[in-house]
Amino acid sequence: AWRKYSAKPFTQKSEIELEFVRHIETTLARSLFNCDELAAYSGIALAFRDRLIIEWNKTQQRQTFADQKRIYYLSLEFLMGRALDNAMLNVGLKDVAKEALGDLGFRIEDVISQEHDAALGNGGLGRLAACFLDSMATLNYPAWGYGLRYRYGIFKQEIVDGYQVEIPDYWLDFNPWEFPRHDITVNVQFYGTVNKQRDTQGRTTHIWQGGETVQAVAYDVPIPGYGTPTTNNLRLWSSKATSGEFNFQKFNAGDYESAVADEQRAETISAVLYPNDNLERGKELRLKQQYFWCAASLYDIVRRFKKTKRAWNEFPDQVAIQLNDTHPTLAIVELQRILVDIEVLEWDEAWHIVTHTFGYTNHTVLPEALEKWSVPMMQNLLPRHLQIIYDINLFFLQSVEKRFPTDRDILARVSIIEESHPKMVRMAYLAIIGSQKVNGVAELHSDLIKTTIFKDFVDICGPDKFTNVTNGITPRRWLHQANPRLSELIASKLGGYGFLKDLALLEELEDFINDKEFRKSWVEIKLMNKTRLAKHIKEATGYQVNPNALFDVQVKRIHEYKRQQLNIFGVIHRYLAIKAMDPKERAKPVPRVSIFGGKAAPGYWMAKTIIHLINKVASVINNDPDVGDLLKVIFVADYNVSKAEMICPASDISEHISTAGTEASGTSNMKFVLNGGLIIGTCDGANIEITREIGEQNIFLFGNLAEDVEELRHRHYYGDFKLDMHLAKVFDAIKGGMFGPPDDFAALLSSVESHSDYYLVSDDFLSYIETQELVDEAFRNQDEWTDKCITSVARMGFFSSDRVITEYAESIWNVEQLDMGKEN
Ligand code: 26Q
Repeated sequence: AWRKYSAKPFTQKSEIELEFVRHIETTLARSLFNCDELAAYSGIALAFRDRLIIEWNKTQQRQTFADQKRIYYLSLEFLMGRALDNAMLNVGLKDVAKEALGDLGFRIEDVISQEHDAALGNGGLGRLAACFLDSMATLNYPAWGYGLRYRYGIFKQEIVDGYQVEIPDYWLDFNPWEFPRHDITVNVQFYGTVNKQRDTQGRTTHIWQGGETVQAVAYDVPIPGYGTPTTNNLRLWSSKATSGEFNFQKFNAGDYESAVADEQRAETISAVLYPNDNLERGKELRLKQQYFWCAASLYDIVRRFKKTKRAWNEFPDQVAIQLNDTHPTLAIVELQRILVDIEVLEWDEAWHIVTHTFGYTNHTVLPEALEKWSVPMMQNLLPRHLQIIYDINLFFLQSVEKRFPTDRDILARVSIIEESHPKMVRMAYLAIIGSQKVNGVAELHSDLIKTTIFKDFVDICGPDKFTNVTNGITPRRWLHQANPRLSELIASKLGGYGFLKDLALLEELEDFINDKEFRKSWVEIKLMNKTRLAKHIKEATGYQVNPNALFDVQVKRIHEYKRQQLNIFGVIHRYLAIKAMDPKERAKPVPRVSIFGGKAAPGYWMAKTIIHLINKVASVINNDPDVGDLLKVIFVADYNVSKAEMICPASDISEHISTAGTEASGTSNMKFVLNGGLIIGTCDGANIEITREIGEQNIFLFGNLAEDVEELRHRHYYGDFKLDMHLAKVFDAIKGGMFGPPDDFAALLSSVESHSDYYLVSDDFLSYIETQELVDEAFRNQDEWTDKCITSVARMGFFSSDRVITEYAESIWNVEQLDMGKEN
């Protein structure tokens, strides 16, 4: 009888309008007469939210009923960006919404841009998690994301006098996309002591007592798939003081201040996202965040499993947990603790379950990014977990010793505990030992982890434990949403939008490479996208850039290994060359706009210096009348997901120029090529596979290879280093004060000149500037350039995150898509 009352999703313009008005007038209690764009955003978002909720509930019912194995994706970062545009496109109603909003006097773009980005992540790793959620829903996998509901996401970046300034990102003011579940809570324990006890069967059990308890409250975010009713769940945990006797006692005892302080301390756990990208700093609060989130998530997963009344040995047939880097490694220890201490399974049986449940994805080989936690800190915060880690280590080392009795150092090398002062827990080793599979994120990277940082573990665990799953991106957000005109053009040629669900279909585009109309539209769309970016640049910086110039873009977190310094030194080199030209010659070079964007971790001084240099160079070059349109330098402040959606479609060339062997994969490289831009890059990360797919005639590769890096560094270290002569001229210009007080940049120059040039900026400089000249040459021939762009897009099918998720599902998780019957 209930069924006839259950809500039905709207499909018509008139229904959208009705819902829009209803939400503005009742949910938001606002008058239609003072409905501004922000209110319009709220109204339309709430209307679409209702629609998602209906499918979301049905999806959860369907998945419970199907009772299949589920995927749990544990990530401390989910860089979701905006939700409204995505929701409208996924249900196929953006056009209808556009008309409805039009009737009501709004432009849909203006309404969409009112939404605050959900920026719960730093960069690539967090955005990858978001793309994976999109693909898992689109492919109808029963999957949950688990993360933290930070009150402050990644900081907002402003540029003041050329310096980065960080502004807190308080994003929860009005967030219609999250649902508090005040009934879904987990108490999480910290500190305290462990006592041994004998149970009735005479076995020793461990009781973790005392310390403090913090409550985790679930906030759920619906994740709609594209063109499917499947709407999965992202569960984010928020921390709160437990409302137990503890506080009441304090209140009653008149200790009001300390009760409030306790409350604040509890809420601090989920207060802020750590803004480091590829750097580990061992702060206790970060460890607290990790355990808080792992404990709450594991409790939730186990609770769901127990509802099925299955035997424990079936746990790995019902549950696959993927660890996004080592940040959730404590989940391994927590599951072992639940099974042994609470469910009283035997150690070996429990460990068998654990090691068949987890998979670990590694995203870096940089030594400074490998997580380690001090033993004393862990002893204090998580005393029982440390015991379990020691036991895991003991059994592991015993097995290693048995198999490698003659290797005298191997135990020290592979021990989870590093024998330093203080001792450290090596989280990656724990993750490897506790997982069924370990994967890297691009072929080169997966090979590198096997031959360098995890070499011993390949010998010990066998090569089958280590595998590669090359990253990908969701074509829904990164083509259809970011570049609707290009998506539409492609659809018009391929007979519909099927490529958005099967990106390999793009290959049919090559058949149209000589289609004049098609090429004309292609070029027009690129120019439109560049014009849109130029407009933003004008508004944000005041600089006018010529949309017909070559747009050269490098947007990503600022890091020495990503080598924005190489790029800006190259820009200075170009500037010096222009200045040295006879004025009559100045008509010749290809006009270029060098566009940078990205945040520096607030404590990373060298990265901040690079930002400062870029801005100083920009103000000198952009104001130099000798240069005019030939060269402009732009720093786009506050690079984030929604800026990326505008920038990626607007590049002619983008830069992915990390020192070979340092960038695990990179994913923006894929976004730019998919949007019809070419790339200049090193043989690193996924650049290598992109080259293999699109053909080496369609990419500009330069620089030393990963295999040569070690020897070059070694040579520098022993004094065999000579600054490249072109780079020397660039340095002279900086030292001469061309871009302001040279002292400002002394540390940056000396990291190259006198501190062994760890990232090989000088070694790669000549190759870089020569390759940039080849880019100029190629761009002069617009027809050939367009050939390259179209061919590249046509060959990008491999880099869909749908392919990636299918590989994980088949080779790591062993999960099946839900059968959607006729519905899909
Ligand atoms: C660790 C400990 C304490 C505080 C912060 C961190 C931390 C936070 C974020 C460490 C690393 C990260 C992020 C890493 C990251 O984004 N890696 C990127 O992952 C992408 C997706 O696989 C790859 O494409 C990039 O190559 C890789 O750099």
